[in-house]
Amino acid sequence: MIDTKQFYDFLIESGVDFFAGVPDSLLANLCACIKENTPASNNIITANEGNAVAMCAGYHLSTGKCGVVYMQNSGEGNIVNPLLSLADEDVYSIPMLLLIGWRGEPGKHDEPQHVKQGKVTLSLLEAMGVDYAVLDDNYKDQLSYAIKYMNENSKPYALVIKKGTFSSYAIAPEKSDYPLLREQALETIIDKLSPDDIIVSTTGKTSREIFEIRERRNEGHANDFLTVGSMGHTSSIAYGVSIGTDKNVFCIDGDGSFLMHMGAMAVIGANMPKNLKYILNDNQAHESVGGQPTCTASIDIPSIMKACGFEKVIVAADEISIQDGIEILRASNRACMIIKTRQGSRDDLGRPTTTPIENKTALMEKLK
Ligand SMILES: Cc1ncc(C[n+]2csc(CCOP(=O)(O)OP(=O)(O)O)c2C)c(N)n1
Repeated sequence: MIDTKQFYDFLIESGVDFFAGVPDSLLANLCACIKENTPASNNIITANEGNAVAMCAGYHLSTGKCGVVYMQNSGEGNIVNPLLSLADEDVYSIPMLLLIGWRGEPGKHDEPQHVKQGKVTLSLLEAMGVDYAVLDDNYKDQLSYAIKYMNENSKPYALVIKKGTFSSYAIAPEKSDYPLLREQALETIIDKLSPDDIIVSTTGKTSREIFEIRERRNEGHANDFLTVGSMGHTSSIAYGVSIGTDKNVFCIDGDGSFLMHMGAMAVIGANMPKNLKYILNDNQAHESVGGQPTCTASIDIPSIMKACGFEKVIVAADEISIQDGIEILRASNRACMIIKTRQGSRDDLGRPTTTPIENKTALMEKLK
């Protein structure tokens, strides 16, 4: 196991002092250490991993230095375009260090959404011409090599990081006065839904909690599409579902997911499907992977939603306002709801016990 702070200090001593990325559960300790020890100007939690590559490219242009992109391997898809058409040696040839959390490493049990990504993590890097090493206890030599490689070749270099590589480094969650936890808000929403309403829910603990709420109530899972992977695409999945059914489709998104592909809201707003009911759980954090903040505390989401075409934006932070909000969403074609919750989840929160294919089949049967 690598001492997280010593790893961080070694990076800083080596002159690597700019970080950008999307947090990952497997890198939660490292992300916490970076957050606690780096000036905010030099640690940017980006909307998606591609933005982080682009930002490190820009940082290199103005400083000549190599930045670090931290990310889960799920984000490899998001970095393909800026790696191949910006940082690649055949284009601008820009060095940067990719720290990639390896979910779904072959031979280790992981959730279905990580299995294929885990299998192709290294071969995707190879296909993109990105040289890499799998990080181990010999990290000082590996980092020294990476830095030398980047300086000599002016190319990106990746360190792929297995589960359990970094020692524990905890940070206290941001304080918040909002009364509800996400799971309580979800329970309140589900209380108000009818047996005909469909849910499309976002990646991370939102979908895990919805699964467990349905289990507790013996309601089955046929009404719910759990977006276990594909972070940021929940609203577009829900939009697609809404096209083929007259049922109401309640999209339950998270702020990190909303930000990841925020352009989707502009397209939804411009088309305003009448049976798509958009709900955003804004806990101002990537709570599912360690609670690193998103930027939603500093932006005005209701104004964004209004500018996208939603005439009524309900902001709810307690059970009664959520219940009222669901009624308004039902009655209006042009409303959406932002729910403010505080961070936190149960220690014993499980994972869906049915497979994605079972989930899909049950939902499609329901939608027939
Ligand atoms: C492309 C991609 N990048 C990163 C992740 C890792 N990840 C899973 S859930 C999550 C946080 C989601 O945050 P948010 O939408 O705000 O929901 P919350 O966990 O706060 O409820 C992240 C970063 C991922 N699954 N996919």
